Amino acid sequence: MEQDQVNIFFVGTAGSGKTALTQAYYEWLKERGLDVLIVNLDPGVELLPYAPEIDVREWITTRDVMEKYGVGPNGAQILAADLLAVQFREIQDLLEEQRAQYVLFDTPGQIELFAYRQASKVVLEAVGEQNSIISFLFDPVLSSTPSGFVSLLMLSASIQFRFQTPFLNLLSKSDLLGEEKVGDALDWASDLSTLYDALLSETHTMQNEANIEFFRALEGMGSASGLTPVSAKTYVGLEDLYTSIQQTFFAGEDNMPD
Ligand SMILES: Nc1nc2c(ncn2[C@@H]2O[C@H](COP(=O)(O)OP(=O)(O)OP(=O)(O)O)[C@@H](O)[C@H]2O)c(=O)[nH]1
Ligand SMILES: [Mg+2]
Repeated sequence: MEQDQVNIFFVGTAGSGKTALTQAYYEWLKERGLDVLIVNLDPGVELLPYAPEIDVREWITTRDVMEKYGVGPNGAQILAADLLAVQFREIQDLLEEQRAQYVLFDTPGQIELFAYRQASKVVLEAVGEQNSIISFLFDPVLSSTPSGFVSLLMLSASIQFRFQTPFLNLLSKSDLLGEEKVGDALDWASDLSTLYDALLSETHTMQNEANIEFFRALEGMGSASGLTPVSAKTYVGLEDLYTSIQQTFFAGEDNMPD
């Protein structure tokens, strides 16, 4: 794959806003005259708000897998992901034919498929880990409490641990959070001691003690990858996302046509 193609993977817990952000970012890039296409990697999605140039459902759908193999919805998701890994060569051929400067990948709702199973590794290696970036979406509700925020940091860290790609943390649907909540989350991400203090003042239960231990391990790993508030609704942060991508892959140059 050509060096100047950047693959952007939107990853996050179920309902965190991956699909909406994929669409919004596609529109944002298009409006600026940039060359972009979408790959839908979610075999279980019924309705998409965009028309993907490449759609995994042309090969595999969760529904077909359920019928063909007699498995339930969760088993079917896993099987579909494994089947996708086997068939990715065909998708890759299509990508090579169509090519675009920015390729957006919308991933399945079940984050463990991306985070822990082999299929995502196969996909990333096929398109090139060095020219790919993972955007991990922080769910706004989980990001509103210190313990929820720590859980997301842990999840983000466990994905970073698996892949050799550049990585960005995004605070999704930031339009739903007030200014104060966004400010808290940004403080927590940029200075882990503020998160530690907030965690201590949250209810003092055993669960909370466990969170604090988790947090210490996380601090040791030093895996906080910043946090950028974004919104698919208001387009807040999409320019920041673009800037981060340009800094990572194009030495900060602007690729927008004049
Ligand atoms: N207000 C607001 N709502 C959003 C935003 N992004 C997504 N939503 C809403 O959140 C819900 C889930 O969004 P999706 O984009 O489908 O989330 P997803 O992560 O793709 O969901 P799954 O693929 O099912 O895991 C939908 O009702 C969206 O309309 C946003 O930036 N602002
Ligand atoms: Mg989705």
